[in-house]
Amino acid sequence: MRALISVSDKSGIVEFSKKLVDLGVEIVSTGGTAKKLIESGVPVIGISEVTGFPECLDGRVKTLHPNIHAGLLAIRGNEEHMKQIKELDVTPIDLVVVNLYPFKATIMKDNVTREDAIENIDIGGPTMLRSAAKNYGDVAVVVDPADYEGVLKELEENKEVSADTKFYLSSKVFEHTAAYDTLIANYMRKERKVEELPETLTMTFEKVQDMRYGENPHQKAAFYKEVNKQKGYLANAEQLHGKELSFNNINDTNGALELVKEFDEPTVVACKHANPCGVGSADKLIDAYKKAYAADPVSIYGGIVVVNREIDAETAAEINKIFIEIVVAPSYTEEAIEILKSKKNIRILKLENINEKQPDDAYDLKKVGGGLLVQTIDSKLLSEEGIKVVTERKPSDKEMEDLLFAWKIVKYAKSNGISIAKDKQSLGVGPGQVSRIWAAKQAADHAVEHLGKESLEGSALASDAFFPFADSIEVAVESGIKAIIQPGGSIRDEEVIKACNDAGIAMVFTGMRHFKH
Ligand code: 93A
Repeated sequence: MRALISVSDKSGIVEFSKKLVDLGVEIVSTGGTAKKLIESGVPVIGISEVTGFPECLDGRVKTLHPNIHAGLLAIRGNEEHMKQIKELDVTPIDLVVVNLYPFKATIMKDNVTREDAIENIDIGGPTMLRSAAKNYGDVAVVVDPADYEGVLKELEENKEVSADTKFYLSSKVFEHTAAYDTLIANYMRKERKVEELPETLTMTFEKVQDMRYGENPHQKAAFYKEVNKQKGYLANAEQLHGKELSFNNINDTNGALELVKEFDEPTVVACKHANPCGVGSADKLIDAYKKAYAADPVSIYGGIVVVNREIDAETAAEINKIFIEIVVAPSYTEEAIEILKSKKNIRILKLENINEKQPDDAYDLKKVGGGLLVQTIDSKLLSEEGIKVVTERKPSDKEMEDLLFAWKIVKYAKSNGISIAKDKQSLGVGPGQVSRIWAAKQAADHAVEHLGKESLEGSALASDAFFPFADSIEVAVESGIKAIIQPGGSIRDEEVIKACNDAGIAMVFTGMRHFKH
């Protein structure tokens, strides 16, 4: 039996090779791998002895040779194949152990040069892997060091690798080389800096964890992580305490996390089913939390709390007064973590780069039956022209602050969405409604229920898209709202503006819509 060993990740390779030699396997190997094996006392046939050709071009050509590939691709049960390789003096290779140049690790390095990235594109490795995997009936191919042990065991027990294992190893190879090439394709696409979406979309995602179930207990689920350098993503959060995150936990937390990134000052976002239910900003985190809590003390129960400052003991004690399912913060004081940990069921997550936003060209993906909708993320807040006052009355500075606060919240509420805010606190959110008037009514009712009717006096309302009719303005007038922010652009804008002018409401257009589904 002949094995070809050529690995960049050399972990475990010496032990594995020694055991192969003990089993009578003959080993052929390339430059660095051969050197390491020889130094460890493993007898090796150098690759050039087999190819009759020197390793050349800085190692770019090592194994790319018919003596190797005929030895991998010859079908052992095919007499003609066997006759041909005999005539050509080619020895069959039965076991291939290859892992590739570290392209991923290279592009993940800071300040990597294109030259360095390109040099780490492995050509000979994937070629061998593919030849061996195609001929899985006769060749066992190991791309993952985690499989060394199983393969050895089979060789020790049966002197061969079983057909099932060979097929499994082969499928693993194609998965691996496909992901490897996809990483290269993505890297190239980013380097070209083109804005058009690609003809075929290939992206590599790696499994972070399996989940007990999906959105519902009868659905299977796993969480996958994009391969990129971004740090502020939920997939990079470190869980410090509590049960494993569920599918819904991750989806819901992501909604709150994206919203908190919009704020610079200490801010707390509470959310339920991926919609914000309470948001507060203040000079101190504890006060921000109290505002977010007071905005809706009912929905926050069993909900998710995401904050953009270190959680101290005082805030932790406040959070602990009710059952919170997940808390996410950039850091925790030691005391705070002990306080929070006293509750068994809370999941505590730490995400250091919580303020880091996704780049503008990041993709947002939505799976639909038989297809995928792809768009760039909604990374902007206002149009380039900025805010335009359209009413007779101009909002005061204070009203403008409230309007922008409400605008950020409504951007992250499901459509149709309306949010109402005042004094850096959300008063009410009406997300995911089938009509805008319902969303407005719901946001106002939300405020009345939790903070009282008077809370709405002089407050600001935000609408994620334009008002098709003036009816939502009536809801605002009745509630005592004094300022409105919306994209504008409806054929009935004039009616809507008139309704505001009649009621003394100041309204601004953003020129930018924020639908979210
Ligand atoms: O530069 S290559 O694309 N050309 C080759 O012919 C070749 N053959 C094996 N890279 C090639 N390899 C890769 O070299 C293997 O996939 C492995 O990652 C690496 C091992 O090299 P060394 O044994 O010199 O450390």
